[in-house]
Amino acid sequence: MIKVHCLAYSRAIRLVWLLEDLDQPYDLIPYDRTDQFRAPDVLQDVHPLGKSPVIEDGDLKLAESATCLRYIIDKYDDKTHRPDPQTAEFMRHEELLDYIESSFAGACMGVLLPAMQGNDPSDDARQSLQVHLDYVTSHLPETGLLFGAKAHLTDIQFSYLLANLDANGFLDNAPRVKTYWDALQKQPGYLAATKVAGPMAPKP
Ligand SMILES: N[C@@H](CCC(=O)N[C@@H](CS)C(=O)NCC(=O)O)C(=O)O
Repeated sequence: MIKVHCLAYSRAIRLVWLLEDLDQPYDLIPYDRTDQFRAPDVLQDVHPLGKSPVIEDGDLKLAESATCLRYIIDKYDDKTHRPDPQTAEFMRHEELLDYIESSFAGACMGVLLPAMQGNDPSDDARQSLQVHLDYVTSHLPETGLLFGAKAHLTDIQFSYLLANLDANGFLDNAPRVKTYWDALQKQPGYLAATKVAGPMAPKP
């Protein structure tokens, strides 16, 4: 059974969402945040980077949420969380899935880290975020999720960052991203995961 090392208010909830969607059993190992909102030292014993998520499956240990998501759908031979590899949509889905942690997360952290310390983000950080929110908007259809009515890996990957942006008012200038985030919160996997692992974002 897959073990999920799950820090409170962390990207690990993405994996919980997917495992709940797939109705697969998993062993959730919860960790509280420190008073400084960091990962506890004990996570350094799990993985040298001391971050969450980390999953273990037998002898295999994996970090990086996108890699973990891909591993889980491959392990369970799931065909419902990404487009058919024979379609053009497949590579667009892969590109966005990598984009989220490689590019989008940096722009999000540029505003979230100061906000979480009670500071105003710089104009540069706000502008950089807006460029990314406009880019995300350009990928969204008029209504619904990125690839239809059901959440794909990319939607699940976006959720954690959108939760934190919205909780801090950073989706106010991106109305389509906001309605996308509202739709994600109605997905059964989101509801199940937040029930098991708690909310994605702390109250500001
Ligand atoms: N790119 C990694 C990021 C992992 C990461 O930064 N995790 C955060 C929680 S969302 C963490 O463990 N932070 C605690 C700390 O840095 O003390 C992923 O997608 O899994």
